[in-house]
This record gives sequence, structure tokens and C-alpha cells, in this order.
Amino acid sequence: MTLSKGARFAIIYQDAVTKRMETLYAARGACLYALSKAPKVSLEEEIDVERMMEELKEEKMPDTGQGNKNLPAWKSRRVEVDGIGYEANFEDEGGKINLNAVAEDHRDLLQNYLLQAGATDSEADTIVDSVLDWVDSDDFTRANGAESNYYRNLPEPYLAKNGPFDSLEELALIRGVTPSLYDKIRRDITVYGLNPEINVNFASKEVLSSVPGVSIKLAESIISLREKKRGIKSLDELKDLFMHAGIMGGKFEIIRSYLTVEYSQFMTIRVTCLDKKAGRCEYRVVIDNESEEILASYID
Ligand SMILES: [Ca+2]
Repeated sequence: MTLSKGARFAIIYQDAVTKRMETLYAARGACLYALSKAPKVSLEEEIDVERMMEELKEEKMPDTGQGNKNLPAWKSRRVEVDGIGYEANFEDEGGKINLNAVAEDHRDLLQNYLLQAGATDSEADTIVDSVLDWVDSDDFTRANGAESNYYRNLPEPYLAKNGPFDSLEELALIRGVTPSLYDKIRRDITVYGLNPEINVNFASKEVLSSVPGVSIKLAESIISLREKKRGIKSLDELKDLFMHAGIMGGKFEIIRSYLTVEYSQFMTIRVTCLDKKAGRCEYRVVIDNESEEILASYID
């Protein structure tokens, strides 16, 4: 029996899809396994990532020593499910820019972040104003924003939320957010919690350098320091670093007001497949540490 070219392709394709599905399901298993190892934490009690990692290590999971350069390397560990290796990372959602906590007086954080992601000044203005309009309860449109009267006139109309974001995907509905921009920024954005401050131990270089007054070089120095110290325990530890960059006194205090070392109530577990043959796959879950509820899960 000979198979047509199309049939051969279909079989190969099917095979690849099946393999990918298997990997994704195993990644989900790895993620849930990592979750089962995560101790419950309260708002008052700091997440004991070290202990969490010790517990994982006890199960003889070797440290990969590599990992996503944007994430704290000391917090990544290898998990094995069905003979496939995965890298598990624990991230505090507090290391991201919170759409529900964008305030007029701290709007430059999101604005700068959008600029470094490639938005123009006017595009960034539109998005920040529209995010604020989306969340506020009134229907008064900001100078560059959008309320229901804008969204109602789109080819597929909808209304402004006039309330907090419930999911990250809502960001794609905001005026000015294109699919490519959404894809570029979604990993640095959160909708969980209400804290506007950025957790310096988990923020990406892009988020840190969006804090007004923090250059890319300074952001890189902060990341090197937190790697070296395996976590920054107090913002005072950053004083020397800033002083070397000529930032001290009142200037340092202003920057400090954007930052924190406190964990938020929300955490992401990210599991990435290390088996090249299985193709690139990533599974993420966002967890409320207080209720232990899984709030969202993503497959990439
Ligand atoms: Ca509104």
C-alpha cells in the first residue's frame, strides 16, 4: 500500500500533535506536582521558597542550573514526570505590573514599560488612559482613553468593564493593545492583587527599568545583586547600588516607593519542558496562596 503525500503529511502531523499533547499533559502534571509541594502561606508569613525548594530537592530532583534569564535562577528546579524533564519556576505575581493598581500618580510605570516594549508615546498614552477608563466606574473618557462609547462602535462591539480586570486576557480588549503587543507584554503584567509596588526579587529587567529613574544598567545590577544574595531581604540593601549610580536621598526614596520585597498573595508556577524532541512547551498556573485556588492556567 502506498500513501499519498497528503496522507503521509497527515500522519506525521497527527504524530507531532499527539506528542505535543502528551508533553502538555505531562507538563500539567509536573505543574500540579510542584503545586502540591508548595506550602500554604498567609499574607503575614513570607513564602518560604527556600524550604519549598529543599522539599523538592529531597525528592532527588537535580538543579538544572540554567533557566529563564528573567527569573531568579536560584528558584528554578527540575521536575521529572513520565521520564521527561521539566524546569519548574516559582514567581511572585508582585514582580509584574498590576493593571488593577495603575494609579494616576504612578502611571509612568506602565507608560515606560509600554515604551520599552516598542509602543510610541501616543500609543502608550492611549493604552494607559484606556486601562484607567476600563477600571474606573464612570463613563467619562480621559484625553486619550476609551469608554463604552468607543468600544460600542467597533465591528464587534462590547462595553467598557467599569470595574477591575478579572483576567489578563481582558487586556487584549483595551483600546490600543494589538495582538502582537499583547503577546509581547503579557508575561510582565498581572491582574491579581491590589499592590502597585513591584517585588524586586521577581521583576524582569524590563519591568525594573520601567520604574522612573531606573536605567537598564541599574536594573541589570539589581538582578545581579539579587542572584548573588539569593534574594534581596530589604530595600536598604539597594542603597549602595543606587548611590554608585548617583541616586540617593529623596531621589532614592521616590524610586523606593515603587518597589517592595514583600510577596503578594498570588504566585505563578511555570513549568517548561526540557526535552527538545518534545518541542517547546510551557504550562503555567496562577495560584491564590490564601485559598490555594488555581485562578488561571495557560499553555504556551
Ligand atoms: Ca470607566
